[in-house]
Amino acid sequence: MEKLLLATGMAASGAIAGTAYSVLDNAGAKLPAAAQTPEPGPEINGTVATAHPAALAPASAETTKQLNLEVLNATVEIGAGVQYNAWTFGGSVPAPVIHLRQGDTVNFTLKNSGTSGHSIDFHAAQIPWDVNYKTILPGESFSFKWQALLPGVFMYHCGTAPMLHHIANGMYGAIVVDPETPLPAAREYVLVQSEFYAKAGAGGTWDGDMDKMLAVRPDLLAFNGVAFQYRDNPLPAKAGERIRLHVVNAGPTLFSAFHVVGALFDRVLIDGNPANELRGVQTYTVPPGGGSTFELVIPAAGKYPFVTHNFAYTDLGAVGLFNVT
Ligand SMILES: [Cu+2]
Repeated sequence: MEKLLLATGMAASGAIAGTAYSVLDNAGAKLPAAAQTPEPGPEINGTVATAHPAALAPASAETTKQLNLEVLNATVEIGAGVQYNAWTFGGSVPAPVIHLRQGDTVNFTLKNSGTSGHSIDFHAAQIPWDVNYKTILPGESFSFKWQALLPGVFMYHCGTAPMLHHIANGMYGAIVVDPETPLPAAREYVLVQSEFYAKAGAGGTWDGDMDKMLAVRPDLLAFNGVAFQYRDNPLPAKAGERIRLHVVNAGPTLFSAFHVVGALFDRVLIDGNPANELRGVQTYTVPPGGGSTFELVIPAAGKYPFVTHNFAYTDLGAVGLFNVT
């Protein structure tokens, strides 16, 4: 798989010709046969027209932040032409990025406008599960307060059983907590990796397939909720500038081997905490339920794929591009 991916990269620049299949140039192609699950799943049809924004928006200045999230059932695009009946926080998959500064207090309200019980679990918080992460029924609201004491990049998700189903159905997002001492200026992106497990639903849409979830037979993988969206709509960057990637792996089950083809991370902050600094890293694991911050400076213009380097899954959609100019 890697060979194909890299070979096509060379073909695109004219180094070799006549390549066969690759995830990077096959917009509209079918998923590779080896990765097909036994039960028919959705097939990518065409390219993703508009990508979800990946740039990290600035944190607001208030040290006490009001945060309201509403549980909504929503049909969302998870790949070109693939509509999935998701459970969401706020109507999107992933849920909105929560950007805080270290020490901020969050006054939070969850409103359940869905059709079953749901809850929320903030990995950046240190509060009792039985008090704050309880399931609320449709029509109910629940409020609590927490403080972001540690800097980093964190997952948040629904914690209602079976969590496998609630997370796979779209109930997750990223929290970025800026450290007290700000990091150097950089172009910052947030990437949330996740898997989708689908069975045919009503009217050509797709529902979550618990059997596939339990067997870990995903149909699609995505960064920020849509397979291949940043292959079809590359993320811009400039040669020589510092790029900072806040990567969360929502899973629900697969590990991410996060890697940028043609580049090295000059530092990785494990869990996004500046105290946990690794230098000169090629690939770094982001476990399900984890996050890390990756920094790199790309010296030369060109296209640079970012992937999960476990290649049985990469071609299901966990690949995007940086377009460095
Ligand atoms: Cu839920």
